[in-house]
Amino acid sequence: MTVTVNILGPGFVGEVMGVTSRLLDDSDILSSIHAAYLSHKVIVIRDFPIAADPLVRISELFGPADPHHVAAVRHPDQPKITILSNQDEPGRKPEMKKFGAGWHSDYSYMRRPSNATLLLGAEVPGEGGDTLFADTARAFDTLSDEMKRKIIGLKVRHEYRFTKDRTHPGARWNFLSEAEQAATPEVVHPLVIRHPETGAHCLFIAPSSVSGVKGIVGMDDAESDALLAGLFAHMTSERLVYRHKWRPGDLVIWDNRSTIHSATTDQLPSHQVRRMYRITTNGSEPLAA
Ligand SMILES: O=C(O)CCC(=O)C(=O)O
Ligand SMILES: [Fe+2]
Repeated sequence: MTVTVNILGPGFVGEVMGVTSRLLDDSDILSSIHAAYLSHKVIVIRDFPIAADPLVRISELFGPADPHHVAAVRHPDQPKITILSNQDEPGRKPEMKKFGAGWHSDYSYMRRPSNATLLLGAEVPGEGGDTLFADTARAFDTLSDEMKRKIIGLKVRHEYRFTKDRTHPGARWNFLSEAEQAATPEVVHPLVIRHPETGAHCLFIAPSSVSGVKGIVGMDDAESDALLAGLFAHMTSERLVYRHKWRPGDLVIWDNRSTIHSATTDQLPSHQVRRMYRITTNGSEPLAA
């Protein structure tokens, strides 16, 4: 039993056909899903059951689930699942409604960033609330040889609460508790990483305005900002970006080592209800290219 894959994006993103929850016990199907994820970086499975158990089962292919550190966003019966919602939900801060807006890779500010993220459209609007993805391996490959030589070996400082603009509505300076600040100190990762499973060289930075990239180690701010701005513009240029328009039951699984993503929930009117189930899996320390 095998699956077929339709390419949806510019050179990446595979729609994996022929997967039903009945087949999640079939080891050939599972290994072809995993192979599709590594080669296409983002995979889309349609009509996945909107239920906790099948999502937890398929997530085990990608690594151990990492329950969200904010208990209020967890699924009430299954802590491995986070529920993202653009609605007012009990116990949640309003900032959580726009979770994921702005380009990022999940947990890039942690010593061990995520491997895969699985996001299931439980309730999606007819229009809007799309998710954007960009291919960071292709972004590296399409740089000039001179730029590749210049950036290989550089290291980048990341910090969860860092924003250039502290007045930004999503600035985490404003809402992290002391314990949450202590749990997210500055970390340093290579600017170009070697993917641990495919060996691809990938840019490991993203231009989120609220989480993140502080600067390049050993460079003054002006030089670091200019170099990063050029790389950010390149890696989010239209020819590297795929826009996912959600249908209910879409399960999108992405590789955080070879892609970045951005929710567009900041542009979604609140009468358009959007609820997603999410699992992220534990990864390893990024390797330098
Ligand atoms: O809601 C989305 O479209 C993406 C949210 C996000 O960044 C994530 O789940 O990691
Ligand atoms: Fe994310």
